[in-house]
Amino acid sequence: MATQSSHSSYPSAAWRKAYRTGSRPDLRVPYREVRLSNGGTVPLYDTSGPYTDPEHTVDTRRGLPWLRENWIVQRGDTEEYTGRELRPEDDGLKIRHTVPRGAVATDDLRNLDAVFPGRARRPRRGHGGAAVTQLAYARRGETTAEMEYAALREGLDPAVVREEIAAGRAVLPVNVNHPEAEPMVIGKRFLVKVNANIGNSAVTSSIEEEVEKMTWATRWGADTVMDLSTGRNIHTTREWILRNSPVPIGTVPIYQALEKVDGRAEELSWDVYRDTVIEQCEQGVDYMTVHAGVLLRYVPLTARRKTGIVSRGGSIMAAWCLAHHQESFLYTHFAELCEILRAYDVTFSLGDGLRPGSIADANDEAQFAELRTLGELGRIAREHDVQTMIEGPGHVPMHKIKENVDLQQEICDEAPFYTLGPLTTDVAPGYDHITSGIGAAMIGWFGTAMLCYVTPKEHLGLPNRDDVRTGVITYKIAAHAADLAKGHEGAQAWDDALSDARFEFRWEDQFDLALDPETAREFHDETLPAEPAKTAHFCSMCGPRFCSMKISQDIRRDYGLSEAEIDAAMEEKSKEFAEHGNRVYLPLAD
Ligand code: IRN
Ligand code: FE2
Repeated sequence: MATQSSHSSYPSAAWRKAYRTGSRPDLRVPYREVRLSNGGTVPLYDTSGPYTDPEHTVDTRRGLPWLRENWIVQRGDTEEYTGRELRPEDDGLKIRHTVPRGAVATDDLRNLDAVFPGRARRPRRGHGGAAVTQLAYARRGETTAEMEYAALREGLDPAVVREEIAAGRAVLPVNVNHPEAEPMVIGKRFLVKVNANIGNSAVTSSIEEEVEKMTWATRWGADTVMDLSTGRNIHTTREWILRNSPVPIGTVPIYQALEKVDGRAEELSWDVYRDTVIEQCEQGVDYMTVHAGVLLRYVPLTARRKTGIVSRGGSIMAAWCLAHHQESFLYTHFAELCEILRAYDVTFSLGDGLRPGSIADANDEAQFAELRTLGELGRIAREHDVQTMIEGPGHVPMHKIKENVDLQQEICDEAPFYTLGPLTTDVAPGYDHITSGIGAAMIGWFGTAMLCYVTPKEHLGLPNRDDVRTGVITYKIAAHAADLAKGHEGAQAWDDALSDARFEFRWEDQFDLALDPETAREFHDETLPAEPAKTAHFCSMCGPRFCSMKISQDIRRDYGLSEAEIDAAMEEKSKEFAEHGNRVYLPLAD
């Protein structure tokens, strides 16, 4: 394992890590400063964490600094404890002796040689029972350091963040045991966020690769990362990811629970599941997908579907319900689950276990029946002061997308919607980042708070590094397009800066303002590699003679007219055009 991330720098030399200071000196909020050739700078939202801080070297065997530690400790509502001892079944029978939380002691992982400092906090005893969650603080009218941090990232008043969280319209996923995380907020009032899924499967990928995928995804702009590991070493993989992650980490605990019962869904039980959730809470997972809306009576509704149940978690729970002919233990024990998540401030992501897996199944009774149950569960979670978001589809054609958001917002009291895509057609395997990017842009515009990315490998295989980058960039495009359409303050300024650079032929600035400067540079250099081309007033698309931007610039220069004079002249011409019957081609005058 490399002791240092290989992605310790930005993809462009003109990007620089900068910080704004909040109301206290330890509240240093990162952003990315893009330095332009004309002396200007453009500040952009940044998710890359300490890896891009030139003054900090990350040793992935030790993990990131504990940014939030003081804030957590100073609130005085949690206490340190040694953490539960790891038991063999926590890591698929691979851990032979019990070790304190954070240590690594599996046979084949000993060479990873991690020295993460042990740390676990839980609510302080005798504290009077007030919840430690951001939701509880927001409801009491208290602005936490995390809320201020998230607000400064968005350029908003901290009170807005507090109010949105208090109303349940936003979540700020920060487990008290993930002090490394840089706080961020998810809600329709804020910038649309992007989640990247990573995780090994039984067949491929090592821990090292997963940590790399995580830092790689955040370097390109992923706001959260979900570790969907299955197979062996789930606990250890997650430990490495958490200790090195600057963004909130999500999981689907039922995946690990299933490993503990050797993949036999019918052998799952509330006890196995609960222990897994506690284990993950202690480790620092910030949000968890829980498919508690898959009720026994909904399973038959999927029988006539074209593609049945496609959610992994959903199908595990459906199999359990049918095998026992009992209501899902996630549903019957939901209040207990709320108590556990509340103790660590873990956010619910109520899973869409019955989401459609094909265009034909979109918006059907099974999907919407589950959504109504998620609305009910969301209310229970918030009664427990647990932050909650709601997961959404799937595969949905464009004309059925808006109904999804409108219904979710109505049924779930405007809780943040977190959607997978949706894919707007089924006919393009290999290009599903695009089929779903289209849906993601639309659903983001309509009010979805976070988009779960889809990579080109969707339906085909496990994404590699390049797929992760393509997926993240595709979804950053969708999210930003939605921000623009929603009129989010600040979104337009970025486009304006790039348009100016493009119009003024400041090529380097155009690359540096791009979501992916490397690819932009590479494409340009494919046809015009010479240095002078970076200042040339044309590109190889139209060549020097037909560049529309050049032509309009020449008009301005050659005629020396002001904007007002151009407008007046255009107005005159437009009247003339109308007087001649709005015809482009006029008969020859005699
Ligand atoms: C997001 C919205 N709907 C589903 N997702 C994500 O899909 C979910 O958060 C998880 O990361 C992934 C796989 O979930 P299933 O297949 O277990 O439902
Ligand atoms: Fe799919």
